[in-house]
Amino acid sequence: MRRFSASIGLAAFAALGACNRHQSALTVFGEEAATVRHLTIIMLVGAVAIAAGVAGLMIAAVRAPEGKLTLSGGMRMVGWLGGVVPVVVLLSLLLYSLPAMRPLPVADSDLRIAVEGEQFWWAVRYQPPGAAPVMSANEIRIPVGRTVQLDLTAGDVIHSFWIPGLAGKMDMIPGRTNRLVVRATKPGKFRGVCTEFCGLSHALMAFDVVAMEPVAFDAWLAAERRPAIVPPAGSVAAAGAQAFVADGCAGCHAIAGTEAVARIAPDLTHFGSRTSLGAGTQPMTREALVAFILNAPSVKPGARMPAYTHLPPAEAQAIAAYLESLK
Ligand code: HEC
Ligand SMILES: [Cu+2]
Repeated sequence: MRRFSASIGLAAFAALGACNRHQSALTVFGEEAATVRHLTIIMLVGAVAIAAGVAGLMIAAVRAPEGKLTLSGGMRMVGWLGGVVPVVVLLSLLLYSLPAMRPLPVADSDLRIAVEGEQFWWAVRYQPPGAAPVMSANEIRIPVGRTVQLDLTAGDVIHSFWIPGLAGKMDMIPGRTNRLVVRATKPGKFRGVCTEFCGLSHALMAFDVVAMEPVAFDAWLAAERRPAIVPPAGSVAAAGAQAFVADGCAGCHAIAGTEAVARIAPDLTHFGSRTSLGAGTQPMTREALVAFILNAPSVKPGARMPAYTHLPPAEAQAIAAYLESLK
């Protein structure tokens, strides 16, 4: 039995170690997540100590010589260990953790990012103070060391926004804006997910999170603000750009600088510079992109993009080439 539980413990440990480090509340890159991890460790150690104490008491009781245990002694112990100690422990935990519940303070000069949850993707709008907003989708970039306010809402049903390594969860509710204030502490590429069942492809609703050094972030945002590049005339990508409009893709998607201005699907202005496809669920490869364009609902059940199985393969390839060129 002992060997059995030891091997289960080892296996659990190995499994934890193999966990995705890009999407883990244990691999923290934000201040709030660090506080949460700290509290979790304190409670884990406390829980183990209490369980060990109870086990020790049990052993002592079993081994106690006959007549040594009395009813009044037992009741006294219940009073202390079942009443006084829990009140003290829980009260001090509460007092200790209260400061952690206070959100980080924000200033008017801080960057705000509005994120709207949709079935099954994320509309992202960067709102730097004093400048026009910048639209994006399915990827959130934040500057390390700077406070960022996330304004979270939903367009259709309730979603929940969670970047485990950065901060706690926050619901996204239609008609309401919930604020989450974050501050990244180190650069890197991480992942966020939707944690409220929102429809068929709920489990396929994720996004990339990139924490960047402030200077690199500013340069990236300036580039993101530029309209999409125009492919050279006569190229495959140029044919793809034409097909994009002719096939009706522009009826849902926006590509800044072109006649595609619709806002009911992910903004594709700089689609080629994103690192994943379909809200963090597909690799950004030509193969995956063509498959998505031809039949999005088969890749993501319930996705609100029609299937284009009637497109000639060369046309789907041309559109993919165009979208990939949108760096
Ligand atoms: C009826 C609206 C609609 C039309 C028309 C449409 N799409 Fe979409 N598209 C969507 C929606 C909604 C999503 C998000 C799907 C998801 O991830 O749940 C999407 C996602 C995408 C994505 C992935 C975006 C990302 O950030 O990962 C690409 C690429 C794309 N569409 C290309 C196209 C192309 C090319 C066409 C034309 C052949 C097209 N779409 C036509 C609604 C549409
Ligand atoms: Cu969702």
